[in-house]
Amino acid sequence: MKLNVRSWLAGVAVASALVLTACGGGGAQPAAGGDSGGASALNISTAGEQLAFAPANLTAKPGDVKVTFKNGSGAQKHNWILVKGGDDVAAKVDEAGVAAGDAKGYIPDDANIVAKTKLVDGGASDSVTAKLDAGTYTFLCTFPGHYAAGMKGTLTVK
Ligand SMILES: [Cu+2]
Repeated sequence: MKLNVRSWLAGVAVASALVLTACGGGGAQPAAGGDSGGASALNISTAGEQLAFAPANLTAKPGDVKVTFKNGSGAQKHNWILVKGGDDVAAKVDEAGVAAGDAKGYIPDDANIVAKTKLVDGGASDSVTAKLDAGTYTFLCTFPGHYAAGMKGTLTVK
């Protein structure tokens, strides 16, 4: 009788240990599997407080591309807008973005935009996933004055 109670208690202890182990393993999964789902993942930030992206050049393979933009500035807001084409297209989108105003996060309704984050607060992040064909894309921040200051870069998909 006494022996039976002991083995029952031992069984409970083993079961609890298994549950705890399973929970610990499960908690580690999201960080390890963050790039799952088939989309290639790109990370971009700002060059600290500078009006510049870091890195300024990105490459990806055609297909679904997930871009996570982390605003590395303390307080300055930025967005990450991807357009198909070069500076000629980016300049037009920038102009339309400034005209769209703060209420729209300086993001215009523009057919040249293929991906965009929201206007991101300093220290915050936003992600966007887009299906991209091979080609050369330009990304920019449309917050007034930032594109002109050089807040832009190139994404090459090949
Ligand atoms: Cu900006």
